[in-house]
Amino acid sequence: MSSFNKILEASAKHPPAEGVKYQYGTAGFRMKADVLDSVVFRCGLVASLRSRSLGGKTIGVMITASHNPPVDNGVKLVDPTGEMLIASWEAYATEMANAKTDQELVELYKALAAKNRIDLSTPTHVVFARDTRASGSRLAACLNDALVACEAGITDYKILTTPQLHYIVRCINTKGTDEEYGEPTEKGYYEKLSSAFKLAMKNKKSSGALTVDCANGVGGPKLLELIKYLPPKDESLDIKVVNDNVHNPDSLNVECGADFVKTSQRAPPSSKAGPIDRCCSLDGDADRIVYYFTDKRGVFHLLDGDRIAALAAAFLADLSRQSGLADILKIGVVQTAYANGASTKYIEKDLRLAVRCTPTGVKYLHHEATNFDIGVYFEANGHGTVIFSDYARKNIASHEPKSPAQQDALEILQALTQLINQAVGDALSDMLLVEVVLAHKGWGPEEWLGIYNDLPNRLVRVVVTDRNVFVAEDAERRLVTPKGAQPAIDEAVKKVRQGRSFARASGTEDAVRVYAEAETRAEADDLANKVAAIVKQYG
Ligand code: NG1
Ligand code: ZN
Repeated sequence: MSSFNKILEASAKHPPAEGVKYQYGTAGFRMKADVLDSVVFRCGLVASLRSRSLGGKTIGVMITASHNPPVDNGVKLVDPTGEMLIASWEAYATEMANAKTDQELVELYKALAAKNRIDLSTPTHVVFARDTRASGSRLAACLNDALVACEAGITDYKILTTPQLHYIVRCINTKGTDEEYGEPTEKGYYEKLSSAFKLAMKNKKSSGALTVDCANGVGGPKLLELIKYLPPKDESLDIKVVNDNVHNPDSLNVECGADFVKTSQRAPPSSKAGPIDRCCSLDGDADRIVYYFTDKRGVFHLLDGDRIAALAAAFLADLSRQSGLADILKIGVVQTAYANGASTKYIEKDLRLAVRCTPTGVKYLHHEATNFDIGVYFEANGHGTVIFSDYARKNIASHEPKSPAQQDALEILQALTQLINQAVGDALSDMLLVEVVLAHKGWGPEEWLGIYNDLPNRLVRVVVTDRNVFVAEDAERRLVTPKGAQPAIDEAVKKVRQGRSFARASGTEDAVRVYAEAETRAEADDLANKVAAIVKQYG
């Protein structure tokens, strides 16, 4: 049977849901799991085409819906470097997902192959994994059917965190090259992180225990595994794992996890942490992390992605100075417009580092961060990492230290290049990074909180008839259309002390998001409500 016939036959077993329009968004396809079978099947076709278009390089497919409710699922593709799929192929994935019939799908498959001059006899390799959702194994089988039909090389890594799959893709594609990233196995991931962590800690011990809420998702079992590779808790870091129940998939992200903590600005109700106990929460696929604690007066404090970026940037700037590399390494921080203005001010004025702002979506941040030798990027919601340029890595590796202090700093810097996931934001790697910085500074969460005072802020979701009329520019900070909306927002902002506000169409939901910050809580709330009213009026 020809491979096209095999695809036709296999596709017939995975018909699309009627009347559903699919879109590959900033986080891939994400929706109710019961309408995703055809989408995941078709992503298998796209992944094998993408692999063939790159001469057989390995492509990853991750089945997850991150922080969404348990009934949802999703699928996203990973490019050979371990980064997210490039935008032009997102459009192909959307076209394929929306093909009405099996015949139309195969025609599209052929057209994509022709357009990209893909030789369909090229060997191909697709690796995949899933989070702990109940629908994951069914969807993985849909994916496998597609890969078998298009005669792809397949490796099923079963259950992994999203960043683990990105790590494995990067390892496979760099194996045997100068850029070799690590062993392409789950064990290789733990070994790399744990040995880098030991080197970066330099026998420091962190104070008190760290409570990690794993959102009842894949981060739980994977963190428990990672702990086995870390130094004994009384010598280094004492981690208490909570919300790691993956046997009840209905508890995933429910009243716990990074998104719950960030959006509701409180600890999970299940939390038993005491005053000033250091806590953090992962999201459902362990690519996001936020820290938090409750002070002695019982007030909750969030240490979000902006704080992690500020902490990491401050530490990296110190290390580059102490190691004698400050003059040659350009360090910068990349944020989105949602970053608290106080964090931007702290990084620019106190740390004297460059800050860039990009549109929402980690791929934009990641790309912008490559313009620095050490690029720190985080979304306020806790997704981010630090990337080192080739130039930075080579200089860190070859620099001759002129004193024992320089040598110490260099060794820590070198260890951080190994500890921090270079492909994508990774909650487990970010957590170890934060712990290294806190241990070296001898800080608890209160000292970390003290580096700047967040401006009170409010995020409002506004439902409009058509969000697509809200077109933004300047890293989504200003509206181009509807005409008249931006001048009205500017007027409202002017009246408020330290006011800043913007409105933009969400990339993941059918709504417009309004963000406002100001000197006081009352002014921030008031500004958010005014701008939301402007959006409604023009929407
Ligand atoms: P949208 O829906 O485009 O605002 C949201 C988050 C992003 C990002 C994506 C999904 C906010 C304000 N927006 O995007 O940061 O996480 O979902 O990857 O948190
Ligand atoms: Zn996630």
